[in-house]
Amino acid sequence: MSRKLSGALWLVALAGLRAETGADAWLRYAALDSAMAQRSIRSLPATVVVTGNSPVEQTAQRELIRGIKGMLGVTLRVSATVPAEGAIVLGVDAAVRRAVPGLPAASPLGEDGYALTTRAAGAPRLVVIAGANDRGVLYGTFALLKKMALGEPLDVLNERSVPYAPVRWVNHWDNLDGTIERGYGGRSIFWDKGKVREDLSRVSEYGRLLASLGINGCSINNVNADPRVLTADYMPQIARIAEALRPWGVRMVLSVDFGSPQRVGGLSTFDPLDAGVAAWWKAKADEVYQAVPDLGGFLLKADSEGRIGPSAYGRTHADAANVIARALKPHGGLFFYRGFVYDHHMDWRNLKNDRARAAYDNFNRLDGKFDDNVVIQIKHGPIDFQVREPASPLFGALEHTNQAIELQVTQEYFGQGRYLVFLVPMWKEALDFDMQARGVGTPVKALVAGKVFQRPTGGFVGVSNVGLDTNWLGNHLSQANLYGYGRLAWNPDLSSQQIANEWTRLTFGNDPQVVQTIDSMQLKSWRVYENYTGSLGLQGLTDIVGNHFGVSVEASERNGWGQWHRSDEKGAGMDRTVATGTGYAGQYRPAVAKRYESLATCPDDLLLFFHHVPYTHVLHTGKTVIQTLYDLHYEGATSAEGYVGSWKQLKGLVDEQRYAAVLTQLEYQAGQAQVWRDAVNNWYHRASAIADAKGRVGRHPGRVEAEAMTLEGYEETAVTPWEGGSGGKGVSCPAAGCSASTRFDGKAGWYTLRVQYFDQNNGMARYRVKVGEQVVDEWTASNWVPTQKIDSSSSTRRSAAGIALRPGDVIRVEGTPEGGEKAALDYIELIPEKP
Ligand code: GCW
Repeated sequence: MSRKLSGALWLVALAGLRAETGADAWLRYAALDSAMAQRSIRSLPATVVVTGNSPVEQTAQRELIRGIKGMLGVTLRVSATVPAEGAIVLGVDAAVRRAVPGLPAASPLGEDGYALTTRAAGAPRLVVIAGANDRGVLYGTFALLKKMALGEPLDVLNERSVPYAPVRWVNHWDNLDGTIERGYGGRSIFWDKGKVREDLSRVSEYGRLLASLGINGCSINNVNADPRVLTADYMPQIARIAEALRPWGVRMVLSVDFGSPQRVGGLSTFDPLDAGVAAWWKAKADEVYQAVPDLGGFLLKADSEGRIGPSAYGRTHADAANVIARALKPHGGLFFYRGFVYDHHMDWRNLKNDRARAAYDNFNRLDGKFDDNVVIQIKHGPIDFQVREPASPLFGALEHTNQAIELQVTQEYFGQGRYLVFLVPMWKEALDFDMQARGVGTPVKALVAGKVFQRPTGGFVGVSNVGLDTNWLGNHLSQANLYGYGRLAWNPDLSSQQIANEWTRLTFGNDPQVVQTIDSMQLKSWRVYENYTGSLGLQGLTDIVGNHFGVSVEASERNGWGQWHRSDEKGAGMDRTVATGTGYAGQYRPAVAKRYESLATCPDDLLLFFHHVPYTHVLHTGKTVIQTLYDLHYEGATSAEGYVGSWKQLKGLVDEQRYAAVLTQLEYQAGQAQVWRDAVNNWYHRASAIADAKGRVGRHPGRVEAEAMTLEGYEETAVTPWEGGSGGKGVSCPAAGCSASTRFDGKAGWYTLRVQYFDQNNGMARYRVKVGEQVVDEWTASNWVPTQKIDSSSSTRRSAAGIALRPGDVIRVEGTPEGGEKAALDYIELIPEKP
């Protein structure tokens, strides 16, 4: 017994509530509670033996020691051979069997797979982590540690896990200056001021997070690529990033610019069919592989959103892809060509134009023309990571071409690191969607993994965009999206529930109330977000030509970007039918096309994506479109409000640091959900001129518009677009200080007093609320939401609970502008509290 870990049980600390920064994400290795620890300890030998010495295997051994030390409080002994008392043995399958004669061969592990087994009592106790290769060894090690953290029994293990697809990559849209396009977790971990960062410790830590999920490739620069990255100066620099990722089994990948032969190569052309261009790519690939021999490959965005591409020479995407793919081929590199090709100068007046058609129209006719190391990387929906899109029909169309699904982890259209929105259920809908590409039973996941049309490679790409902020993604709860992406890339058959549950327990511990509360919030959050933003297939209704954050119902209309929903006074939705619309529905295989084509069978959730209908159209639910929009927006906002109450129940059960940070985030989201609710409902109310059957839209008991208050210094100001402000207006302060007051004439009692104000990012205005002469609340508007304007993005809610009001009280809001921020106000709201 004394040589077993149980001798050291006294070392195990109780799971404490020390402050946590989120830096370790789901790999905290927090001390287990003593019952759980005891079970693990009884099952584990005290010695670790690693049979190989590759850097990745060394990493695995170190990680095992680190994890066990954290969770159980003991340090494993390292030994070169298996001692008589037994050991945890880890290594590549064949080597493990050489080291431990008599072990049964593990069944096939595929590439990167692993097996966890134990040898029964009697003989020396063995816990064996056998990998198909050294990455498999590392993945198996993380799997064992995860079991421990989740309190699963370890005494008898007999399992194997093989990844669903070979490609499990992340992309980063990092610019060389250190900014990140659509990144919400701070500056780049890779780049700073035009160079690779001196200190790459954060890259190593990130490699660890990726490896724990089985992610094996990582692009390090924006798909809107700076061509300089292929110049000689950068070779030693990028080699350092590859070095930081290599011990974690993660291969580095570069995004390239299609014009490189001309822009940095000095050629007069970048025509893919020019022999000199082909030779340039070949020499360049040789040079990059000299610096980074295990490079995963290149990634290209061409002919899209202003990026140059083969169309400059009238060449095809296949011509473009193959010339680069052939240069990578001798090195075993893959070439990812993005399917996100579309014209953003489309004529919106032409009702037959449709951006959703673009990916299929561009690539379907080239099926079979791409080399076998080309992968077409296809966004999960046909538009652009909107809250509700059907799965891209291109997945079902390509039979002779490798493909990968692109999922966006960074929450570009989902509140940008400020909202709780768990994307796994949305991704699963796309992955599980049956394209009926060869009869039934051909879900997107199987198509991208090359399992339907037997392709040599394919799989999953997640746009991660983590940053230097301690918690990587700008808030704690969004880490679940990175975790969930990685888990699905390994095994898309996992349920959302299982993924959420694992993540919560690893990240916040095993307390049942904590787990239940957070799981349930995560699991409903996509639907909640959809409900208060753009429901019924309208897409996000955000400012698509601006910050992609706040509400702006018409931002998508009357421009060339093609995110149209065509809402007007008569009805809403894009007619994408074959019969009368753009024909997009016909890009699906017949059985699927038929379902979307017909109003009778098109699911309500996608109704306005496929059909243009009057507001009085009745859904399958029996309710009209307009009433459904109103109801869903109220439901969504109410649920978002509910997050705050649920989270408050966890006070004392979650460490104070993360508790406070998440509470602030959820309170903010609840306020924003109300802004969205009112904006969308008011817009559709004005357009349709149809009243809300429940009488809520346009009627807000307890709300006093700022412009209707007694103003000293404040001036009325328009909110643009109008739906972002209650009554379309607010007030702003042109002077050094202003005030708005109103007399309370309601019933005496306790009230929550809310102030809706505008927190622009170009200053830090101060606010003070008085009842009579008494100051009851004050704060500084210091939130950095992405706008300098008085609009729906800056609209923010401040709540003060437990204010005693008596008839005749004067409520006065004082604002002190700072910088460009004008201490603007939209309204105050008085909510009676239950006695
Ligand atoms: O969603 C859009 C983003 C762009 C992005 C583009 C793409 C990298 O708004 O910022 O550019 O997609 O995926 O290429």
